[in-house]
Amino acid sequence: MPFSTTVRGLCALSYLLLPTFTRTSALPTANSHDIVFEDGPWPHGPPGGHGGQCTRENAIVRREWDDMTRDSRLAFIAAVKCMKSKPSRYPKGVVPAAISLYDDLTTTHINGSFVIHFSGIFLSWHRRFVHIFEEQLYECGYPRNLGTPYWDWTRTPDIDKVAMFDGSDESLGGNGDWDPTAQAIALGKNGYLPRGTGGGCVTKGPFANETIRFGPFPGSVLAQGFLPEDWKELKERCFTRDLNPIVATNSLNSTFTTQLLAANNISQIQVLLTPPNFGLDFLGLHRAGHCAIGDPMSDFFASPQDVVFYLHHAGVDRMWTTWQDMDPATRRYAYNGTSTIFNPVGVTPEVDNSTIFDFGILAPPMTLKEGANPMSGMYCYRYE
Ligand SMILES: *[C@@H]1O[C@H](CO)[C@@H](O)[C@H](O)[C@H]1NC(C)=O
Ligand SMILES: *[C@@H]1O[C@H](CO)[C@@H](O)[C@H](O)[C@H]1NC(C)=O
Ligand SMILES: *[C@@H]1O[C@H](CO)[C@@H](O)[C@H](O)[C@H]1NC(C)=O
Ligand SMILES: *[C@@H]1O[C@H](CO)[C@@H](O)[C@H](O)[C@H]1NC(C)=O
Ligand SMILES: *[C@@H]1O[C@H](CO)[C@@H](O)[C@H](O)[C@H]1NC(C)=O
Ligand SMILES: *[C@@H]1O[C@H](CO)[C@@H](O)[C@H](O)[C@H]1NC(C)=O
Ligand SMILES: [Cu+2]
Repeated sequence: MPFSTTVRGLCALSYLLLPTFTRTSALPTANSHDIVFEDGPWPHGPPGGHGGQCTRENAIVRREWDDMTRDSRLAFIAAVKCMKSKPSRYPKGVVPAAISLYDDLTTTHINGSFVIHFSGIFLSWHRRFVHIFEEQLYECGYPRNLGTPYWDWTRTPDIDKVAMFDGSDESLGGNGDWDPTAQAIALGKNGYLPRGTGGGCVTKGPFANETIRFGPFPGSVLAQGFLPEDWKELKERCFTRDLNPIVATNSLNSTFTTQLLAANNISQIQVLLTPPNFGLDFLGLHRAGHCAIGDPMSDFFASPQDVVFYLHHAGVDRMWTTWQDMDPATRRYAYNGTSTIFNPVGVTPEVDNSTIFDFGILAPPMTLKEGANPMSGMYCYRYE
């Protein structure tokens, strides 16, 4: 494979690689363990947060980071730190890199990568994943009427200068320190996106000087179609960011949110969020959000190590929810694709209401139908 292993992550996903990615058999499941807990199951938060009937009045409200009060932001930061201080639920030795409960979510995302991306379950899986995160925030004392904050990308063209990343005590932490050796973002044979304005360790704000433990995964892992043997091993390095105002300005503006919400089918929504054939000029809102933050957010597998992941995916879910709500009769239960990355024909069936997807140790499996409505079943939240 003529592919530099220094090129990494989601942003590195090259259409150069895609034609070679033709699968004729089911992907190997990435390490099947029968994981047995000695001290009970994963601690679940309460379902929904409503007593049976979900209404506009009793729904959890997810707000944009900038619209939250200082107290709410501090409560969110404290709850995330609490998740990072609780021990992993994996039995000792099963996932050496998973030290904390927070890492357990990252583990599950990495493990599912070849099923949950560029597939018919992408939106539903990430919706529930953010919800599992939210349940754990509540277990950590976050107020139950507040939802996971979301990131409205259109507010942050100058991403390295906004309050969200200014390094203050009520921010999500600062940019990475300037690292002159940080690399441009490779998008395949047609070129590179410019690097961001940080690249080094995050040394300011609530998550300063933290350690991350998974990855970096080179882009070649995506092409090979299975995780490296040692993906669960502890690989400590500092938590970095490389905030990228060029990506934010050119790929995360209202032209693209307007275009997305004007889509007339779910296939189009998925393609506009993460175009499978992409070039430098059209990243898609989902991919661009990852690219605009830099490693590890730009890592296709290990991105949840930056907490911005959850705000970004709440932002993606807000787009999907808004689009669904415009025409619930035709859009609520609309799906497109299979349960396999890039939807190859004949590997897994086209998804429908009854398609099941799973969350490893985090939560029971569920169906697409169960995950289709943020205001019913296990869900009861809305965006404001
Ligand atoms: C990874 O996913 C497979 C298939 O769902 C599951 O059997 C296995 O336990 C998971 N591994 C980890 C470490 O969560
Ligand atoms: C993080 O580490 C850097 C370099 O060692 C240090 O200057 C900085 O004060 C630390 N920040 C915090 C918040 O501890
Ligand atoms: C969004 O960025 C594109 C460039 O990618 C530009 O053509 C467009 O005018 C921008 N839209 C807004 C509203 O700034
Ligand atoms: C979805 O919309 C796109 C763009 O309008 C169109 O090309 C495609 O054929 C549509 N797909 C379905 C399944 O209707
Ligand atoms: C999914 O979308 C693609 C592209 O729009 C379309 O060709 C295909 O027929 C759709 N599949 C189903 C089952 O609707
Ligand atoms: C999916 O389930 C919903 C809710 O029960 C139903 O209205 C819809 O018709 C189902 N879709 C299909 C294709 O069966
Ligand atoms: Cu993901």
